[in-house]
Amino acid sequence: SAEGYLALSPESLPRRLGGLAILRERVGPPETWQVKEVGDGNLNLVFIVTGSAGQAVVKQALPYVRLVGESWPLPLRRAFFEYNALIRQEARDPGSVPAVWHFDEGQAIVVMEFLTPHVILRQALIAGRRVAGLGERLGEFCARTLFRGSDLSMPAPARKADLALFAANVELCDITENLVFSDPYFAAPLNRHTPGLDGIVARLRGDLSLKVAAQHLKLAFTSRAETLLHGDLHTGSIMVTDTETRVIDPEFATYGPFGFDIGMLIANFLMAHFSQPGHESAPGQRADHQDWLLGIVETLWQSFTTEFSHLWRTERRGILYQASLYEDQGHALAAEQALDDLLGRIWQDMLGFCGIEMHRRILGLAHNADFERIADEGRRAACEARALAMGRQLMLGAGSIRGIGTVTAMARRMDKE
Ligand code: SR1
Ligand code: MG
Repeated sequence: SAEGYLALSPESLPRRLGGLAILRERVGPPETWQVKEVGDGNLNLVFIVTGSAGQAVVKQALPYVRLVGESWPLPLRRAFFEYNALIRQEARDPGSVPAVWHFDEGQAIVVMEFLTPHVILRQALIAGRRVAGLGERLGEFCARTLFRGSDLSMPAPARKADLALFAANVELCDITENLVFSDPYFAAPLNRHTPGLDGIVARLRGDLSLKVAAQHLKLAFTSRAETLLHGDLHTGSIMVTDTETRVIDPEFATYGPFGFDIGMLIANFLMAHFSQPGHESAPGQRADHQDWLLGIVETLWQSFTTEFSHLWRTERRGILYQASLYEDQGHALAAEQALDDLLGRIWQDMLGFCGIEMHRRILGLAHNADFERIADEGRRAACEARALAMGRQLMLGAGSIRGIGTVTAMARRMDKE
């Protein structure tokens, strides 16, 4: 690990960070602090600091992958990318992320606002809770951050500088490149899956068209630096109350295709939908919750396209699809045509990324709690099998699926099969 870096502990944290003016002001004197390590993600340490004046979150990168251990080293500089992504997301969609109070590059520490009474969205969805405005807000977040992080909006020199800055997030991209796009489709050493899926997994891994589709998606991810992505936008990267939505954890930020974040996100709502029959709830309640989840998928996509179109019409100042090209000679309608074309491309990419995210969470290393919490392996395998089948249809049918209603209808149909 980097020279001078030392991992924090609940005991050492007040001594090491007690001198920070911002923490003294917002949390209180360090003598009053109580510190709890609450990190349940795959990579980092996360502490909640509670003092006489308030609370804060202290997030610190470890020099290795927490989920696997010291055998898998991972650079500390991911905290630098997380910090840089957070401040850009806040500028592009104010109020969408926790406020950053302090950043220490050498110690890989980001000190942030403590969101309360927020909980991780994934846990809320498993428990059958609803969040008002969720789909609208997430659609806006994707539209604003993706539009404003691209050549549609940014001055070319600033955008190129950001492209270079985030291009150095090599190791986290490498995780995505392997764990998302390749490992699910062969017997990679760290893969695991529910035993009852052996036959389905063998068939998927023997499916040449699927492997080719996965590699096309990988090429899109590695080569099409269209905009600054969150890079790991799943329901574990979102915190909610009954009425508020915030996005966290953008350490995988990199330039990539417009459709990547929104595809991953929709995949996670679809997996929440498919996992519902495995959780304890009365059948009527479950059906209501599943309807609500699919409603979120529809609203999310509609909100994304509405906000993206609004930004296109009102804020298009970058070097792409220059507004001035369309303003003379009565070509205003052509700008709408260009918008439709671009949204069509994003739609198609989104479907592919959505399908592959569903596969990698069931076949690869990093599973999600929606399915993992289903203790009965037979029930879990049945839920996962439906998600795998849908993922395959999305990846192979991306070019011919029309409209988000078709996607939710497919999810409803497959849930009954
Ligand atoms: C080894 S890291 C595994 C996964 O956790 C992160 O949240 C990303 O989703 C990554 O793919
Ligand atoms: Mg994360």
